[in-house]
Amino acid sequence: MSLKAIEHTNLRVVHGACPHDCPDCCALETEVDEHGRAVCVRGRADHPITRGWLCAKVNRYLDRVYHPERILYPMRRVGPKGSGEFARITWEEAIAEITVRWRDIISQQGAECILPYSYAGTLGLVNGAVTDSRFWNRLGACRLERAICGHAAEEAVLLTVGGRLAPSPEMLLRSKLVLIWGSNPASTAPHIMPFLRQAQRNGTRVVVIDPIHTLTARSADQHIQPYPGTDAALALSLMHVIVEEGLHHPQWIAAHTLGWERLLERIMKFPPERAAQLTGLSIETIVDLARSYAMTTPALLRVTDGINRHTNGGQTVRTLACLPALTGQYGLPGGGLMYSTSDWLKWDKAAVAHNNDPACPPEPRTLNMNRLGSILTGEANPPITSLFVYNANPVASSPNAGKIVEGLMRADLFTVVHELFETDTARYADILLPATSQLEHVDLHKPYGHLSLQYNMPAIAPLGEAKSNWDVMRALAASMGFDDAWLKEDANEVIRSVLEATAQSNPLLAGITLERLQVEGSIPLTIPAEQQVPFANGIFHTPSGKVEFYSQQAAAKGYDPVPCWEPEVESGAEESAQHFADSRLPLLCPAAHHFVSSTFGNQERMIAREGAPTLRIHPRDAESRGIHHGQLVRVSNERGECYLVADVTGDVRPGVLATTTVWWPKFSPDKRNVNWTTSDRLADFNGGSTFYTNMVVVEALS
Ligand SMILES: Nc1nc2c(c(=O)[nH]1)N[C@H]1C(S)=C(S)[C@@H](COP(=O)(O)OP(=O)(O)OC[C@H]3O[C@@H](n4cnc5c(=O)[nH]c(N)nc54)[C@H](O)[C@@H]3O)O[C@H]1N2
Ligand SMILES: Nc1nc2c(c(=O)[nH]1)N[C@H]1C(S)=C(S)[C@@H](COP(=O)(O)OP(=O)(O)OC[C@H]3O[C@@H](n4cnc5c(=O)[nH]c(N)nc54)[C@H](O)[C@@H]3O)O[C@H]1N2
Ligand code: SF4
Ligand SMILES: [Mo]
Repeated sequence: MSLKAIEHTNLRVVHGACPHDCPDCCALETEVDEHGRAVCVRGRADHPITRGWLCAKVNRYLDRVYHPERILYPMRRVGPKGSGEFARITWEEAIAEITVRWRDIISQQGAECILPYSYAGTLGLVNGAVTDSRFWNRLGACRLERAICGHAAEEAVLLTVGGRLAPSPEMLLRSKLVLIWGSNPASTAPHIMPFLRQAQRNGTRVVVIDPIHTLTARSADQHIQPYPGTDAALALSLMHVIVEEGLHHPQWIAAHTLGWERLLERIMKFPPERAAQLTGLSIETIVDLARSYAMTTPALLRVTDGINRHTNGGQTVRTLACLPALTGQYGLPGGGLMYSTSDWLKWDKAAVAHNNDPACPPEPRTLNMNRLGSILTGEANPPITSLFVYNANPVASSPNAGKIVEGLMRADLFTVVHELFETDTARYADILLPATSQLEHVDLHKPYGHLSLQYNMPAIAPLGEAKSNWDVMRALAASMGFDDAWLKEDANEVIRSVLEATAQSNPLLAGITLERLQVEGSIPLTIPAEQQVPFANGIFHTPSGKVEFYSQQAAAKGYDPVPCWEPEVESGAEESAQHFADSRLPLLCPAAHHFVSSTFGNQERMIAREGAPTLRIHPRDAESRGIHHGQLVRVSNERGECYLVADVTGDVRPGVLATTTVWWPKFSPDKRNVNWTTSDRLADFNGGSTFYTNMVVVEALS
């Protein structure tokens, strides 16, 4: 036997799931040696979407798991806040100190003064959704509006078609035209790219609509670069051309939509001449796009959350979601809207959260996570006096970060951070707790980009004294004296209880049990053939059962009930693209290829591949500011500033700037990142974030 074969006989293979905020939700396979050490993480070859490969980030997962800077023990702050000076303590001491401080806060100010702050460190059912709710509901802690990512888009899609019911990525192969609108899957959902390539080889046209010449745009058949925040005007104008040229589908519209007359009035306000002014595109480009979209069936529109991070992001996505209805694309295999698959299966809320359990205090206030800096510096009344951060790195990833740091410096704020690494946020902790990585805990993952469940079996023992999120919740619950059985369940019991409760109302879980998941690792949802194409039966999940061009629900929320274009709040309202030539320019800061938000931003290999926090600027704008390629520049506005490295490039059009995120402030040139400039203003819909509505001044640093 060869040496290689002998080595292999000693390796154990463990099924897992990628925990990161990525629609692909890859099925992992980890090889573990006889000493209990993971030696290889790879994508499962037999998974329909993962298909045997992982992205550039998770391919190097062991660099993360065994990184020398993992936090391994609980620690207490011993230096000034933010100094990063900590001393090791035991778990018993840590839990006892938190309990004492919280009991004090609860008796004097109320539990609503304790704010748990979390987002997408892991998307696991146990260490995400259940951790986010059960213990905090029982405690009566302040609720968190988790609105940092796709909140506006989600509401837009729900108001229009009633559910986030994207088709599975395989359906791309059935499309003749794919419009990728404000989405960069080559970086953010890489496993759809092979499907897209295969479709292209079969003759499908791919058109990317993005102000930046992204990695996705490079392999598209056409790239259209509108000014940011003008997409709703573009979409209404496409509809204008479609209607004027009689390319719409009146019978389908009559049968399956509500409010066509109202939408038509709106459409008529957006002739291509006007849209050309607003978007900076030629009339010809708009007319051609309208014709090819309307005359190609099936046509699929891919929209993700990037485009919703504007002050007008909700109405933008709502307008886009109406477009497929004009030509009857909804319900066709390979047609319609590909946003998210999240609503095919929704976990039973009571089983996840136990929010209505009699032991829970009445529902307290809810604060919007996008406002964290303001919340900590005076907006919250009564003030927040304790913050518990897990699954999140707000100093790096949340908007208006300068204000967040100001809040975290408050002497009267008791901050606990549960993390794998000493992030910029962790440095402000009073108590710092070590978290397990995905190879060290149990979880179950439901994707938002495809349709199979992934179970995550721990491959290795926790490093040091690391504990999973849920185990910390259980320890805190016990220490607070909560005796409820649902706060004692272990991770597998949690999964079983949620699966069983959900299966009672959702037939897609038929036959899917914890035991099967543990053995098979990945199981597709049980979707009958006739239900594979969303809305194939012509029924939408809105109150009217139709695509709602006019939405009474939107009106009730105070939104324009008919899709519309509004100028972005910071760009000035005039009807021309002229303001893009002003001294202040819009700065987009979308996802980096080698990070997931700030996750991976401390891994040497990923930093090296990503290069530097650059500012992409068009040669014309660079020249007028005396900026040279490779030079350090300052971007600033009334919120703050940061330094970036100029990348003078035609990848952005004149008048538009771009950087990629999220770089760790501590590894950035001036220890700040772009989020010192981004706004904590809320979007038009649902309290969403507005990272990409961000006007800045750029200056060369001499
Ligand atoms: N590698 C990697 N993958 C990730 C992430 C990551 O950070 N890195 N993040 C994960 C998360 S949290 C999310 S939410 C998803 C996001 O997935 P995506 O939505 O694909 O990602 P973004 O990069 O935020 O935005 C996509 C594109 O929208 C464009 N865009 C921004 N504003 C406008 C506009 O006004 N009009 C138009 N037409 N386009 C616009 C940006 O230029 C960008 O190229 O990705 C997930 N996957
Ligand atoms: N400028 C700019 N900022 C952005 C965006 C942008 O496009 N531009 N995108 C925004 C978007 S879409 C999103 S979704 C947010 C994401 O914002 P966050 O959810 O804050 O994401 P990260 O910055 O990746 O921080 C996640 C942290 O969780 C930790 N973690 C991972 N697993 C675990 C675990 O099991 N337990 C615990 N306790 N911790 C864990 C990781 O180490 C990491 O530090 O960022 C937003 N920020
Ligand atoms: S980050 Fe996305 S593409 Fe990469 S392994 Fe995880 S799920 Fe797959
Ligand atoms: Mo996100």
